[in-house]
Amino acid sequence: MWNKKGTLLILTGLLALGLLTSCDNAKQVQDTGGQGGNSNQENANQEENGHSGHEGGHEAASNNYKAAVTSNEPVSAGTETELSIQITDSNGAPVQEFDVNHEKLLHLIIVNRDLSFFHHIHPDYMENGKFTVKTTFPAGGEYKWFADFVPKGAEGTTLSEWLRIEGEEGEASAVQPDTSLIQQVNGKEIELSLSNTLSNEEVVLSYHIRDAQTKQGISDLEPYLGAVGHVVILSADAQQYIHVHPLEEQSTGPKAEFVATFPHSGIYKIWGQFQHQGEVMTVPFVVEIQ
Ligand SMILES: [Cu+2]
Repeated sequence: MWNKKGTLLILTGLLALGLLTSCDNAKQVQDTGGQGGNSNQENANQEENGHSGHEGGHEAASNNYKAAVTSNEPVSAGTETELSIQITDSNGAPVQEFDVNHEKLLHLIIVNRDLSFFHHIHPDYMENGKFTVKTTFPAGGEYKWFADFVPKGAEGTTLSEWLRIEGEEGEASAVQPDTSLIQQVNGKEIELSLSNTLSNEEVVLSYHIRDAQTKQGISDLEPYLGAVGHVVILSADAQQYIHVHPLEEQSTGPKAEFVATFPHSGIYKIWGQFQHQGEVMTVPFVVEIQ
């Protein structure tokens, strides 16, 4: 009995700690949430919004826009759930129109705490700034979503927030830099090289995609989201979401090049996504930036 109580106490303590951490993170994220020029004053507003949003649900705000992710039923691990994403402006009015960006109106990226789970999906636009998408979270624990969209005629915006999913948690492992930047996925061998590993410098990410068996370069990659590939980069703590642009959009391989700037030194995870013969492959690499 005594043991049971002791365990219970520790669990409660951990949970409280977890919630506090997530709240703290939510605040910090607001500083970088909006990608369009934020002044310091606007950042202060973002913190307020982000904080109240956290208490009310899973909401993120930038200086101009807010995104809230909700579901009709409680979201639990292993069960497909429909998520609704509501985009509103600073007055709380739904954003009605969006520009197409990389072929889509909204890109939703979902990762778990240790970045071992990565999901890149495209919710359907309903109306009045509302999107819906069905998805399944593989395990319980903390996840972070990133909503990437362009309100019509405005700048691209990325909003993010942590989300807790009920259910048994998987084992978390530290995000460790890869010792080799070569990987095999879907019968392809993908090699990544970086022009340099310095923060606050433009870094060219060059992917070489070969057949894993023959080692022949693959030169008939299909466009994915309107370009040779799509790359998402997050810092190990998921605080920084880095926008990446292809250098040569219309390349069909075997080389695919992208350019990114890492805001500070540290460990980053980079997911490259490419399409070949109708199949999308997702290739993650972890790098250390000085
Ligand atoms: Cu997307």
